[in-house]
Amino acid sequence: MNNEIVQFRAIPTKTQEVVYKRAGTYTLNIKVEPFLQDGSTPSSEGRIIMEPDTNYQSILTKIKQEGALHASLIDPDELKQPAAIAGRMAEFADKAGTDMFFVGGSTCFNQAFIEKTMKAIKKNSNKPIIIFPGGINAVCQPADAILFISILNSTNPYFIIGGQMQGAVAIKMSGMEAISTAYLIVAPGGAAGWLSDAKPLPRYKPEIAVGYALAAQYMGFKMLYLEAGSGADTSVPIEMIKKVKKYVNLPMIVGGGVNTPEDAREKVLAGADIIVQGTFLEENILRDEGESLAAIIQSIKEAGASKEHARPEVRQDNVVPEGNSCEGQ
Ligand code: 1GP
Repeated sequence: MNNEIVQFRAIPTKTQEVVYKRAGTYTLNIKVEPFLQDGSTPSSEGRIIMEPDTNYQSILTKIKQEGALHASLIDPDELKQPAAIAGRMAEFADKAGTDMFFVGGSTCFNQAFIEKTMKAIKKNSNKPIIIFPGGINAVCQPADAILFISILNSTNPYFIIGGQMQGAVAIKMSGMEAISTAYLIVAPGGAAGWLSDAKPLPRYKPEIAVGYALAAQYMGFKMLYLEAGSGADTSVPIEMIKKVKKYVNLPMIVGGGVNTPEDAREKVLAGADIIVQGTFLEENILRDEGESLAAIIQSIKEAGASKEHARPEVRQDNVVPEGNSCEGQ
């Protein structure tokens, strides 16, 4: 009897109804078992399991495909807009081509209102909702994930690990995906910098940003966020983005004061993978129903498509790309 393996077959063990509610990429995991030439059945049955990608994986895939993404930041702040208006903003941002929503801000503290705002966004868009936490009260449903932020250049340990400790169990219990994100406040830093006791990174010293960003990579963070502060009159410097991109492999989010197609384009060409806009939406989206936002997103996508060879190879091994040494810089 020849028991040489001649073929493989995959056998589902049980029928499971899975509803894929969201358009996106999914990983198909197939476990196969050999079946033998003599016709004998495999010792164990094969299984086919389809699992949705995590939001993080989907973001990485989309960055690879499109070169750059856009995130619409909606601040669930009762002093700014009622939840229904946030829903309208989301509707227009979705139509304008945004890739995801960040929900959060530095000054909102009403959890019920955050939930109401998220529900209004969800009603009007299928794009992922990612919590952008201003504090531990931001952990609420119905979000798809949370940027699990540590403000590395805060001078106050609470914003580096204290609040994170307090929120971690709530995140675990919610089943929400946590995307560990190193958050660096760049001067001027805005309300985020002031509230988090940050020492904003000097704009003319990109080496300091590189040091923090590389440390974040070595510490195992999955994303990097360079933040000039919401409503900043000057956004993260191009030279800083370029230099960080040269030495660091983390997907890079850039936000704060990005208000024009040109600025967004330059940032993408310099190496930003996700551009975040909040104030621009607040000031324009209801007035022009997303027309000017669409122009900015188009500029991001065109710049993303043109940087084919610069797309990030995201690695988990914390290895600096060859030739990228800080020596002699
Ligand atoms: C703030 O990076 C975001 O946390 C967005 O900034 O409001 O200036 O767009 P703006």
